[in-house]
Amino acid sequence: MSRGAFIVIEGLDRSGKTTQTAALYEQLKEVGKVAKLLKFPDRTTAIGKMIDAYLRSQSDLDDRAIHLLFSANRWELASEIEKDLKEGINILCDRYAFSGIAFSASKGLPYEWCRAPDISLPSPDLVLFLDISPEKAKERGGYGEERYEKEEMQKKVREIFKRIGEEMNVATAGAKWVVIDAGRDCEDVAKDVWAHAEGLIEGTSQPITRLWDTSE
Ligand code: DGP
Repeated sequence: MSRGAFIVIEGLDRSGKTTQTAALYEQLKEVGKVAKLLKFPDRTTAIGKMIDAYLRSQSDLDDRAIHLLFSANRWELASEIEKDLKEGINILCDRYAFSGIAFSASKGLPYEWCRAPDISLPSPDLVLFLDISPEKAKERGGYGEERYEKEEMQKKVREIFKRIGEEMNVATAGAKWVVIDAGRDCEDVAKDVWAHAEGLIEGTSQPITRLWDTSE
């Protein structure tokens, strides 16, 4: 195999992304596979700190300005992602460009405008979308602490994620999009996540492609 695999876990707030990404990481370790764990937004960088302040409602920013910061936060790590993949390291990533479109378009920004700054980022090989109804997500607790954690907003976000998934699987977008029912027990969700990820843990011989890039 010539390179590592790039797996993204996406979903609504409280859908269990962080738990499932960590569980997959542990499972990979158990079978002796190297993986790197990433999470977007990465709140540790200078840009990430601005995003963090915004999400905690400690600062206010124009919707377009914050959208571009989220995207820049992904671009900050893009060359490192490519380098790691080429060195054979598998990458597990909690959220990516798809959250960028879903959350910003939910605020009323045009879908295509939201997608534009993320065009050409390294494409994941697999996106596991943890699907949960906003009503069920809310029952899980911890909702309401950050800016977007409101049921109405999450309903819109879910609809836009649905559109992104449909487009990913018809277009030559590179990544395979899989929907997993995340309203079930954590162990059952983890089993499904593993079933889809297992085929990639040895890496892949496919070249790295770029998200939504039609120039290749
Ligand atoms: P998390 O750290 O995974 O809880 O994500 C923080 C919040 O930020 C969550 O409500 C989803 C939202 N978010 C993540 N990525 C983006 C993005 O690229 N754009 C926008 N507008 N929101 C995002």
